[in-house]
Amino acid sequence: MHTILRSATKEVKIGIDRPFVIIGEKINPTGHKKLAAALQEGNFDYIRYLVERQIGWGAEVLDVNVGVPGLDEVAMIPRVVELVASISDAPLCLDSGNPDVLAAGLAVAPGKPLVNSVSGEEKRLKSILPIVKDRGAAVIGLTMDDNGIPATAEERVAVAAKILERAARLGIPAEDVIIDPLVLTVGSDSKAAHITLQTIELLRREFGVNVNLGASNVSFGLPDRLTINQAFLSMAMQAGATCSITDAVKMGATIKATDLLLSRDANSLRYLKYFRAAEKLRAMDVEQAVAAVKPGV
Ligand code: THG
Repeated sequence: MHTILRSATKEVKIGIDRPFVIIGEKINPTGHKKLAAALQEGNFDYIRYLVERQIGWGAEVLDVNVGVPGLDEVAMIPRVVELVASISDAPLCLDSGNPDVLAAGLAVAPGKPLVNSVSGEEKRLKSILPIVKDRGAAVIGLTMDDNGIPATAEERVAVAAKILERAARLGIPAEDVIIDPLVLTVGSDSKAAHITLQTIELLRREFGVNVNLGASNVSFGLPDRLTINQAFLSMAMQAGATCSITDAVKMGATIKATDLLLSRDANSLRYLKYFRAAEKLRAMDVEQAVAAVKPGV
């Protein structure tokens, strides 16, 4: 099963037989003061930088979230969507729980974007799925409902079944629904990662749908979060995850290595290409850091 996303000029195909797709997470002001300030000031240079950096490090789709407290998101999201679309050919993933914000973004997003997200909550199913259908978009379905995030894999799969069924009823096919099984931190529950991995396996076996993961929650509250996130994402890929809303700079190499180990990279071509590109990008970062501390000439 393939989920196809499009910008004005580029198509991205998500599927188990394809290289894993990175959805760049960085255009999201939650906990990111510099971006929150840039959005408030209408200073888009920093957003331009985030777009270019994520694309450079292998993001094929870009998440766009403009949720800053007090900011008029309905007015802001079309501006950011148009900016991002004007400087990159990556399809977009519009990230908001508010149907008015999603509709405003979808009205100007080119091609076939991804909506992030619906869940099994009745209010969301009713308000968000019709917008997705009207726009011919794809959608991420979170495995949580009015009772929160279920404790077991089977219950999370039941929420996924409900989302898929409600989408189908409106004429949204299963290939346009990417299920996100959610992960809680292993810091407070040692079974948290295992439950999510089990959910991914069941989702693949029962529905064959694409699976997204925002893997960074798994390490919350623990030291060296990056190592845990990398190990977990690699395991999630083996279990059947096909895309992730993640930090391309930090997770890209692990993802390319795991694609290689899962036989999705003939002759290591993509791994080698990524390695060479990353070397150049790192050298550029060093150059910039040196320039920043050098007195002006
Ligand atoms: N599933 C789906 N959508 C999601 C998530 C998910 N959207 C939001 C989130 N989880 C994924 N996105 C992010 C974006 C930014 C950061 C983490 C997850 C992040 N941001 C700061 C930064 O960029 O420096 C750091 C903020 C902090 O440390 O508090 O880390 O799971 N469908």
